[in-house]
Amino acid sequence: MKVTALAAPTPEAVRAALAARGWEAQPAWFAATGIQATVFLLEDITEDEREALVHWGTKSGADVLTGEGWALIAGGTSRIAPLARYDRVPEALARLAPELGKMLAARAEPPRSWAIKGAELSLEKPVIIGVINVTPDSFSDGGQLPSVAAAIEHGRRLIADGARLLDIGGESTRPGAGPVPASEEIARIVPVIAGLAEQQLGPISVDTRKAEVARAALDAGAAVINDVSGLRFDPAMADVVAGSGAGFILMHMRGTPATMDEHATYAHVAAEVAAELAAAAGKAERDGLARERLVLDPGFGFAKTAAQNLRLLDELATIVAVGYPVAVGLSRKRFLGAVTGRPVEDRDRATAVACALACERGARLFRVHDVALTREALALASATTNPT
Ligand code: PMM
Repeated sequence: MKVTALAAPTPEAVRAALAARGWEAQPAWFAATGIQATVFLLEDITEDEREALVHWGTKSGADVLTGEGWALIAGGTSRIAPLARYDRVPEALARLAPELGKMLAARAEPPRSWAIKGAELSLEKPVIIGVINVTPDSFSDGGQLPSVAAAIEHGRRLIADGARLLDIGGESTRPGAGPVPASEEIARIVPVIAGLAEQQLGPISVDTRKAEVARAALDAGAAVINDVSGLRFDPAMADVVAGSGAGFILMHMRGTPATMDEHATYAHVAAEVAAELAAAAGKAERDGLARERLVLDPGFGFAKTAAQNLRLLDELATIVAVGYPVAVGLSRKRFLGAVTGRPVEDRDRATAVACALACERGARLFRVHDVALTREALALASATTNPT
């Protein structure tokens, strides 16, 4: 059975209304999350399960829509929650309880921090990840940082602007980009990591798909590995990261940067990306990466069309419901140009707005080139959705 939690609004308004009428903080929060509308899409269900769900829906007052092999259940969380309890769930639906229970628990208690090498990043406020591309051909700012000194200076500026993590990339992942040998990638990034670390600018993340590059980066002082292949490119990657105590950003992509455009085929993009990320995260944990070190990223622009990227942004709460902190890389991407008509060098305003929308839908980390502008947008988004 496959279960997907679909996007739903936040419980903040109800919590605030109860708090304003004298409720204590904790009961107000539990009641607000209890009556919050939830929608779960269940796939790969049997005919018996489908019948049991329809019957349960009539009794419980929740809405149940079904078709062959699937059902959509909707209602207040407190009405749906008994389905996640072994002692309350109808026997024919016992298979549903564990998966649903995990999703409801993750929604009630979202992760509040991220363990990276040597530090713990609080996620109470949005975390901006500033991009330092040291590739000659990256799609949005490639070629503008010709020397190690310029890259370090750029890092200093990003930190001053409000970045809480710096992401260094030595291999372009633009659509159709060719591979770079590990030795070349290491030669590009290690002097920059060492320079930043020496000047205590960081923490530092490295954008790489290769275990050998990750190992060199971690030795030079990196605290996070950002793998756009989601552990699918290099079988040795999980071991390198698991043994190091580094944080890990697991991004969704299909195919490789050279072939990904052919794989942009989804019937329901948010549900499929959520399922593929959940499976990859589960495998990462079995391979030794601790859950508290993992961040998921839906991979905007990677094996997705403009329309699919927009749908994914709208339904980002479905990715957040998988239960890990979510990072988004929206910065200057092509689909923002498709909507605004702006060329790549003029997409920072659209990036800032897109980040604010993603924040409202539950993303906690934002990988951007223009940190100052996005910081303002996120300060506003975060102040409205999370006023405490
Ligand atoms: N996008 C790019 C590169 N690395 N990493 C993560 N985690 N998420 C992204 O969306 C992402 C990434 C491509 O953009 P760039 O060429 O401007 O760095």
